Order: sequence, then C-alpha cells, then structure tokens
Amino acid sequence: MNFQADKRSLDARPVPSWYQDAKLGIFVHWGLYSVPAYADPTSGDFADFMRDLTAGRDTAGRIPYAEWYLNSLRVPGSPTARHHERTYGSDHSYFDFRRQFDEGATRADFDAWAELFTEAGARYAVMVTRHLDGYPLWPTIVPNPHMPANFHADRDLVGDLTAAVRARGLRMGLYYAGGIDWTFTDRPIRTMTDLMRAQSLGRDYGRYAAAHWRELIEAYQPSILWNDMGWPADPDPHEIFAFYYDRVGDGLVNDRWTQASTSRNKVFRALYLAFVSAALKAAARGGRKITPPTPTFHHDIRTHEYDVPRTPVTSAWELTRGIGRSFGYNAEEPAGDLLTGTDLVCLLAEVASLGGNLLINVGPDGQGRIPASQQRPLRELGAWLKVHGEAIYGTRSWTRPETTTGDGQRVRLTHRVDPGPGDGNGTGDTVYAILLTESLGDNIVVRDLAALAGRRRIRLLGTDADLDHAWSGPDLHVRLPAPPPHRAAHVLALTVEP
Ligand code: FUL
Repeated sequence: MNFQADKRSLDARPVPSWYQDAKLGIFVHWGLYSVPAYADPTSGDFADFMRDLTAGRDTAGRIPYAEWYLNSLRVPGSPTARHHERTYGSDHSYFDFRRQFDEGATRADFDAWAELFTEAGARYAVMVTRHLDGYPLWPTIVPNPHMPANFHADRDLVGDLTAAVRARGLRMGLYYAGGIDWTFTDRPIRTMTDLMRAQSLGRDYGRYAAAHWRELIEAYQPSILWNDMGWPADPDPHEIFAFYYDRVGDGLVNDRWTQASTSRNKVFRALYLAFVSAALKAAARGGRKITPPTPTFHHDIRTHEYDVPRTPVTSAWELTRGIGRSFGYNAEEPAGDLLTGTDLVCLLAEVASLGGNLLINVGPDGQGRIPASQQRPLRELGAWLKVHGEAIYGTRSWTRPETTTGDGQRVRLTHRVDPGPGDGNGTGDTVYAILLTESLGDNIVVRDLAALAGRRRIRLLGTDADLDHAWSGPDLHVRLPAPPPHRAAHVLALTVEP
C-alpha cells in the first residue's frame, strides 16, 4: 500500500492492536552521558524543571536528567559544570567521553539485556539511537557538518541490540531526538525561549534529521518511531510517516513531532518567539503558567512523562519514566529515589486501568552494564506478571479505573472483552480487580462494583478454585479458603458465567 503524506489519510489507518495489548515496554537511554553518569541529586523532579520552564523562569542548568549532561555543562556555574571541572578538568570536553563509551560498548552483552527485558515481562523495547547530544549509536553514513568524520559509535549498537531483542520475541522501537541536536548549536537551554530557539535549527538540520530517520527505518524496520523534542519546520513529518508505513505495515508513531513554531517563514518565526518570550515574562510576573500553542500532526501513540493522566484514555497511550528520577544512569542518585518492585506493579496496574502502556526506562552504565539496583525491581515486576499477567496483557480500561477494598486499600480495575465463542479459547468477559496491598486476609470486601453483580465466576489469580462470594448492594464479599501468601498485589478475576 502506498500511503499519502497527509494527516487525514494517515489518520484513517487503524492503530495496530499489538501495541495496546503489549502493555509493558523497556526504554533504553544509553550514550556518552552514561560515562559521567551525573545529574545533581538535589535538582528535584522533572515536574519541578517543567514548572520553572513553563513559568518563564531560568532553570540554570538544573534538571534531574543525566542524559542532559552536555546542556547543564554549558551553563556556567551549574552543579554539572562544577562536577565536571572537579572530576575531569576543564580541558576534557564532553565528546572526549567517546573513547571510554565506545570501548565499554564493545563489551556490552545485549543478550543479557534482552534476557532482563523478557524476565521483566516486557513485550517491546525502545532504544535511544541518538539523544540530544547528537551522538548516533549506529554507523550512519549521513555526515554531521559540525563534527569530525565518522561521528558515530564504533559498534552498530542499534543493530546488535535490535537483533538480541527480536531473538527473544520482543518488538523493537527506536527513539530519535528529531527536534534538537546540541552539535548544531552551542547555546544551552535554560528557559522556554531557549528551548524554542534550540528547536529552530534550520533547513540543513531538517534534512539531516530526516535522512537519519529514513536510514533507521530502512536498516532496522522499527516497530515504533519514538521521536522526541519536536521536529523542524521542514520537511513535513508526514512524508516520513508515509515512507515508514509503506515499509513497516504494523508500525506506530508517537506524538512528539510538534514544535512551538512550525512556520517555514523566518520573519513569522522570529515574531512568534518574541511573542512567546514576552508572554512568558508576563506569566512569570503574575505567577501563571503558559503552554505555547502547538499544532498537531498525525500520531498513533500519545506520550506522558512521569505524570500519569487522571482519567482513562481510550486511544493508545504510554507513560514513560525512569526507575529513578533520570533516564540516563545517574550514579549519584540515592537508592531511596528508585522505584521498588511493588511500586512498579502498582504503577503498571494504574496505567493499565487507564488503558495505557508503561514504557519503563533502564539506564545502563558507561561499561554497558545495567545496574543491579535497576534490575531488581524489574525482575520483581516480571515475577508478579508471571502469575498475574492475565490482568494486564491484552486488557483495556473498564467503565471506571478504580475502587477500594472495605478497609480503604486502593483497587485498580482492568477489563478483557471475551473474543467470542468462535475463538475457541474465550475466557469470558472478565473484569480484574487488582488489590494494591501486599497482605490479604481471608475475607475480602471490594466496594462499588454494582455493574458486575450477578452471574460471575470469581477466582484469585495464582489459584484455580472458584471462590465463595456474596453481594451486599454494590459491594462484593469474597471468602478465601486461607489468607494468600504475600505478593506485590493480589488479583480477583470476575468472569461472566457462560
Ligand atoms: C524527554 C527528554 O528530554 C529526556 O531526556 C528523555 O529522553 C525523555 C524520554 O524525553 O523529553
């Protein structure tokens, strides 16, 4: 099929269902920034950074993301600039980390990474191929006009990780920071106006980024195009989408192809930037927050970062975050800032109850190893999914996402529609009540499930028996033969009786 490069015709293409069924993906942020592996541990959360930015304040290079090392380094006197000076000296440039990174990368054991992703229960991975620092992790033949020849990783890291991930039966998506490349500018991003300027790199950059995406699509046929930080005014991203869908029939694209000003007219762009800058200053004086208008492009997946939406979203969407407060490995991060296995189970249940996917990130170190502190919670999540995956994979949001137990514990609800008798393995229309509590007694009350009262078969996942139960008004009372063992969360499956 030949797709047309326009939003209306691309929007008419159905979103491939594998994605919403998959529910769990692993993001990989690994690059030159993984060698210094530093972000100031006192710089707060990503939300604090965004609050400052959208209120027109100067962030002064303070961001919890270690993958923004080069940007923070360019802000004189920032915690990163001071750390760099102390640790490496002022003669050591960011791109001097290439030697150590490329050397460590030769030893990275991608089969071990893919084994971890599988054990975590992930059904896909998304790898950063080129972050904002501009360093490509595959042997691109597209020359960077600002950098020496062969400016890319020595080993084909994208190809090798893609092969290892696919060998385990997982899908592979690719991330590319299309809107920004710090090798095309020296100016750091401190404010919202800087951010928009950093997204206006001109036509040559547009051609460079588009050539990269086309190269990645042809070489690796990614299952997801995960673009980041917007897209230049030229060329139209719909041309890339049409090119992509023609080659990867069940591929998906995310929603980060917008930018504050997409006008091709330079004068208009300059006026727009001046307007936004004045509006930001006024907003800062009045303590208000402004969101610059953004045009929308075609997309299949909506993305949320750290911030979980409050209400269910029926179209495909994804929450992404690090296990801690950074995507790139931050060796300074205190252990208490990392999610535990139980936290991950609760987060995945919350996201699934809202109809979304969780794209949880790993940040390997400069030697290509995934730190044990990140592996542990992922393996615990996977162990829970082995028993309770039925409540997550292939589900959608139900008429409401949550309720509580009789004693006030949180309960997340997901829904699986019976594929019908023709399917042969139809389990019946099932609602899953995921009880976010580690220990459970033998008498359970789940409140406000009126819509489910009636002929239901009730099981506790991990056991086979149908459970004795009764309804009192909208509340479900279940009696277990004995209190179940400790788990990150317990799941009651409520299935319509045939
Ligand atoms: C953000 C980037 O700025 C972060 O570094 C990270 O890549 C995240 C997934 O997207 O917008």
